[in-house]
Amino acid sequence: MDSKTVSSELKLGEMGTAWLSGLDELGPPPEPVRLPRGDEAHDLLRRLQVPELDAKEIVEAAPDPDRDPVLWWLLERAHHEIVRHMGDFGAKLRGGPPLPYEGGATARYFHVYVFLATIPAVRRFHASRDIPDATSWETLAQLGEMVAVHRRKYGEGGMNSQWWLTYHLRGIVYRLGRLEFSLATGGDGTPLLGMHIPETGGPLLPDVYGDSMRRARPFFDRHFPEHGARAATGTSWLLDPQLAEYLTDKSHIMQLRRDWTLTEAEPRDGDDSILEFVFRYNGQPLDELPQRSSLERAVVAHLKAGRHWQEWTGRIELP
Ligand code: CO8
Repeated sequence: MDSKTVSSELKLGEMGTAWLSGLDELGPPPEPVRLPRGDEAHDLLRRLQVPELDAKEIVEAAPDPDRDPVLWWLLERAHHEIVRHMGDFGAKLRGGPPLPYEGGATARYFHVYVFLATIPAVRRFHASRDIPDATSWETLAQLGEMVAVHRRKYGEGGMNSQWWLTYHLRGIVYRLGRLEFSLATGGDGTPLLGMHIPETGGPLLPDVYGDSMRRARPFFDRHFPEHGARAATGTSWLLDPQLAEYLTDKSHIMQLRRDWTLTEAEPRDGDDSILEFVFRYNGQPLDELPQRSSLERAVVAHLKAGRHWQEWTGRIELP
């Protein structure tokens, strides 16, 4: 088997050519891939907060090395690419493209199988860094959020946030309460923590946000003492100054971002990002989007006025 066969069998076209040839060179992982099955798989998926409906489909559609040799070839190597970068936050991994959905549930959930196959390795890495079990599982439960988002967005099961989950699988991001923090460096090599706000966990109440921020430095100083970050960075639609035209002072977003300093002179285009995080947008006409909250109304009114949203990068000293 080689990458060309895999590409044509899975109908990947031009999509993953560079990724596949890199995987071809890399070869299979040092330890064989094992996927959990039956009750073991259900228990694990529950722990990872994957919705029951998806868990059932994931278990039923799990690939088998004899029945699905092409997919298994890819699974082994996609897993290998991640485990060889365990703990490495400098590597720019994308995790490959989603597989074309005409391949059915096994293809739609392909990146879930990569995730499940990699759990033993990342759990060993967490143990080597003395990460508390609760933090380890709370972090890995980001899988459940991304699976739930996929169904909400596309109306069917799957998972296509694999680039983001390579962070979780490499042991370079940790969920500490409401927020997640990742190992990072600034352009000049200064150690930083990337700050990320998952969707699960409710509104960004100032107390809840403050608790997470206060946990970050002690956690990383203890488990990654060589890193030594003293500040956090984040790139987000939340930092777009134009939000002030629409949200009131009661908004948590408006309150919390006051302490952040914008660090880049030029913002990036932010329409896709705000539409993703507010609507999990999938191309509907703007007039069909829900208009329940002030933010939903703001996003649509701004775009209908022919204006654009922005993504800004900011920085904050860690308490
Ligand atoms: N969809 C629809 N409505 C929303 C949403 C949303 N995602 N978020 C807030 N609203 C509504 C609120 O219900 C409220 O409505 P109303 O005024 O009608 O009562 C209004 O907008 C104002 O909300 P708040 O400012 O009080 O914000 P919340 O605490 O309710 O929610 C969250 C903020 C938790 C961030 C929420 O937007 C969310 O869960 N978003 C999805 C995940 C997400 O967007 N994550 C950020 C990705 S980028 C990143 O992680 C890097 C961040 C680094 C910089 C952070 C600087 C502060």
